[in-house]
Amino acid sequence: MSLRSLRPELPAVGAAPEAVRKLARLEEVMRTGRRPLVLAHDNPDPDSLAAAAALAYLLRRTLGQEARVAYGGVIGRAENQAMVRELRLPLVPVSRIVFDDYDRICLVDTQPDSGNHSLPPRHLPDVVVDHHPPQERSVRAPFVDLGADCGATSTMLARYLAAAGIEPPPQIATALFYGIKSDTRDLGRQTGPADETAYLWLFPRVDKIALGRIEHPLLPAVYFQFLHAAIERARRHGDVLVADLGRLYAPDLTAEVAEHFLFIEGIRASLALGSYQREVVVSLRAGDGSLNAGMLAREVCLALGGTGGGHASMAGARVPIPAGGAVAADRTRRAVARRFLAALGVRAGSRGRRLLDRAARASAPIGAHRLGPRQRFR
Ligand SMILES: [Mn+2]
Repeated sequence: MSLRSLRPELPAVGAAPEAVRKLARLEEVMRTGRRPLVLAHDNPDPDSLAAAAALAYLLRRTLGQEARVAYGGVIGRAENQAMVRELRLPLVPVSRIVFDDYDRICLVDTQPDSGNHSLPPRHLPDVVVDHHPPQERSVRAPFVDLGADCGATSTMLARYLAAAGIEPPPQIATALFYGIKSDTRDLGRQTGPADETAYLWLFPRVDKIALGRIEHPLLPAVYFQFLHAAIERARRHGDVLVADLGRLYAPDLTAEVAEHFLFIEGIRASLALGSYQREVVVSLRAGDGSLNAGMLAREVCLALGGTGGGHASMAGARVPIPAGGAVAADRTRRAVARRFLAALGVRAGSRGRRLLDRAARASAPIGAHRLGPRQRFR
């Protein structure tokens, strides 16, 4: 039997008539524009950055347009900073953007009502490309592609490029590949065949050295202090873990912490929150199908005057902090945590217990009780 028969041909990533039709429609909406802007969501993650850069690249190759790529908030995580640096992604902070200067606005990896981007409400985008569940006002944009079958917006951009017959350069291919990889946690979460196809299409085009530098960046010492504090502060309430991180040095750190603590055995939901400037930033991760993190985050934060949403297994939210300095910030964080705990079914007044058990830590080598006699440390 030949190897070929064991490994079926990959379906061509962009060959679906659907993708070709969408691309034609996108070009139709954009064609008469002179100054396009592509906007990622605030505190952008790799998927958002990659999809924004790839859309600008697509517009240049298909329509000869020079689109600006902008983002709100900050790029805080070391991996995301490395991605921008290694791939030289041409991004500008939204503070340098005058929205009225642009005659076409494209939102990627977010939607008008998602509450996590910096497009002023009086502007309605011309293009919305996103893989999150549809929100009300999105349908009013002239071009809307909500890729329900995609675990990453990067997958959708890979499809457009392939449909346009465009060979992505290593910069764009690597960005999209990492976007898919990180949003789907290595194709292991909230993912499907569309992501796999795009991933395999991109793989030979990826700059592996650059990817290695992005995935394993040098980390600032403050990161380890932060991680230490996160572990010290984490509390378990049954199968729900909550880490109130206090003041954050970068707003995208809650996602990383919530993600980490979901790996703890017996944890069904992991919540991390902290304050950054005038907002409480929240990330929620769900480990099984028993709860919908996106819906829960949305409901809880709307009730608190904030915004939230996301997928069933991963969600984010933001709640404004009223005037009153650090005291108000602490109070708001506690209120947010309380509301989430209630929504997650934890009884009111539960104090929880520390993740770190001091007594156990003092008496035995770390993890020794988990090893069999032959594996025991010498
Ligand atoms: Mn995404």
